[in-house]
Amino acid sequence: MKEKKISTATTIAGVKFDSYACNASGVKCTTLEELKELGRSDSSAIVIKSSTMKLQKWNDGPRWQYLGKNDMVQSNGLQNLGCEAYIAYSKKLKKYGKAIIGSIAGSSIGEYVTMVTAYQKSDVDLIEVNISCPNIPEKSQVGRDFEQTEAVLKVIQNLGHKPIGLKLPAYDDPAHWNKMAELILRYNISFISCINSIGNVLIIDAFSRSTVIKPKQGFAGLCGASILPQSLANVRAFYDRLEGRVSIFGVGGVNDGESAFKMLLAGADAVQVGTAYERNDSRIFTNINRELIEMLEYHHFSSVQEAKGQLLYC
Ligand code: RRO
Repeated sequence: MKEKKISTATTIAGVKFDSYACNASGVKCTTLEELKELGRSDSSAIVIKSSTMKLQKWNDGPRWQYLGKNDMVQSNGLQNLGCEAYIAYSKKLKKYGKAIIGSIAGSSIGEYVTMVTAYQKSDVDLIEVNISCPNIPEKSQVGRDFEQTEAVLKVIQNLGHKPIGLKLPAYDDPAHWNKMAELILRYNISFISCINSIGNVLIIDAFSRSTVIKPKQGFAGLCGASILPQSLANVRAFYDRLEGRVSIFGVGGVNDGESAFKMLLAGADAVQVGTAYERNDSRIFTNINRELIEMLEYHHFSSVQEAKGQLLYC
């Protein structure tokens, strides 16, 4: 008898994904060529680089550094082609037949309103509102200030019918998870992506006595396998608080089927892959899905839905 093949198909805010892993905003998703490459790959969605109102250039270099085998630190500076370009691209990307996720990062409440309104009329399927970029000189992360976050959520919630999500910073205190979960539920947020890079770490090279990153006196975002414990904690903390009403992308440190499976046990509906895509090519999505199926088989789960949240306590 032929064995039934396990599928890693999933949904985020009612939108279908053929498999569990897609790219994370920020890595190789700024130009049309990079976005088309994601279209051709096994990434289950095309997540676009966070956009601002107008084209924005990179921070001065050195702005990134690989650390060890699986990590990196970066201060890219929200480089992007501007939201109008991505709205035009979203139409061209439709032919790949997968979910398209627009991402926006405003620098004022007015900009969030303008860009969410524009993306609501575009061909994207989901809108990820980035309130956690750590790399803009003189700007703090909106998501670390609950009053500012509420002010943004109030004005973007009813601008159209496409589901809105939030890209969140890493929180490490139950009071912060409680407060953010309350806002997410009150303002009809449909999905969250947790977490962004761990903001404002400082890497020092002892031989040169120097920071390794130039912008912001070296303070930059830490990404990669080392941050998996923080991303798992955030996924689990929100899974416990959001009563199954909000879809969760696990982001941060996913680089193989095992880390994806841990995100699934913690409660993630899908994972986004950043650093591991930066450090490898697009076969990373194929590999993560294949290895995730092996993990599901090993644990006798027949679908991701069956395994979601099934973390055991020792
Ligand atoms: O572009 C960046 O420097 C950047 C962004 Br927008 C973000 O959300 N997170 C990050 O680590 N880097």
